[in-house]
Amino acid sequence: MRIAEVTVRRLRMRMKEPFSTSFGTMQDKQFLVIEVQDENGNCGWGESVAFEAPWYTEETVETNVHMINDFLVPLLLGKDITHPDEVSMLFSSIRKNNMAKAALETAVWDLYAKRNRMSLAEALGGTRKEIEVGISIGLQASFSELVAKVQGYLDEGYRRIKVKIKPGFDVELLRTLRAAFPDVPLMADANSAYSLDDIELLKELDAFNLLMIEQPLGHDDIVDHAVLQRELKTPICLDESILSLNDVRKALTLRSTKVINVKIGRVGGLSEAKRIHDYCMEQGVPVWCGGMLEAGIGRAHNIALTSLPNFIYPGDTAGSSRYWEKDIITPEVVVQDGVIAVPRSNGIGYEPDMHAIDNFTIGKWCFSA
Ligand code: OSB
Ligand code: MG
Repeated sequence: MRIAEVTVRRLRMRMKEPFSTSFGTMQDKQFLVIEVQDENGNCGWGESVAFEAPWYTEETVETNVHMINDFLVPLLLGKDITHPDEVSMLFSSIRKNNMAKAALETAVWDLYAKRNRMSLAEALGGTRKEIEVGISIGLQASFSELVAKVQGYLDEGYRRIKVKIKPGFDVELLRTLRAAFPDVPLMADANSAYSLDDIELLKELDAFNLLMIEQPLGHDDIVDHAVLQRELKTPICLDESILSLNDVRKALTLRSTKVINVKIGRVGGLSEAKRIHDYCMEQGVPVWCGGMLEAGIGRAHNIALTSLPNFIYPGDTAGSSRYWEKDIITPEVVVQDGVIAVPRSNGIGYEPDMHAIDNFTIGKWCFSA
């Protein structure tokens, strides 16, 4: 297939509720949607998961606009591609900027699957017909509000609860939740809010029978995490620290982590995400699919990826209605009984809603070969 046209749209969508982490709060979300077209007019869709501010990784919406428009699109446009695995090779002269690369690469995967009349899940080698779903709950104003939120999501059927923690909102927060929900699969995500100086406090979290603790230490660390893991019963799961298969290999060698949170954007695309999945499966290490508060297109890519067999724990792949009044795909992503049915139709299996997309668009760039 020849990549004949690329359209980059910048969207702004307001989330139903603000989402708070150890770094702050977001509610108005800006992000990029990518449309690639082949020589016959077939389209593939991707979404950049970079945020407006660089608190999660160094990328932002604005750096993604620059990288995509000025560097990555010129490497892709007019190229003949037989398989989407080739896209990361085309981009290999560009360091890092994984979210920008993934936005284009995932669009090429969708296009490839559509041309071959396969679902994206099938194209990736996915086997699950449905995937289990958990929910990630941001920091709340009070423990009682948090308990009420958790109860609400359990009532909706979500199969695993993840809560954000930060210094001062950790031990008592988790003690309260465990008391209220003794048997619920529960985990905590610190988004790098702690250091090894907090080791005694982090050891107290072992009392709460957590599934795992996500990224307690430095966003780029795999050495201190190994020290911490030796002291903890609770498995550590790395998120921010994992940017590639090589990072996974090194972290497992050091025993810094026992579980991997796979995010397509953070690792530079679906090909690398699948390589990480395959390697972890060989090593007997479970993975699960993280989330970046995506709109429907990013969400659809996550669902297809999660259909691979070593996605063992429920993902942060909640339904559209958890985030948006109106999503940008039809049908919207629906969670029923804590599961999402993996679409069987071609490509991502959801139709971009052009009316909604146009409504939310605040910038647009078109390129043709
Ligand atoms: O650390 O997993 C994270 C949201 C934004 C940035 C980072 C993270 C998160 C979440 C929510 O935990 C995931 C989601 O619901 O999409
Ligand atoms: Mg995380």
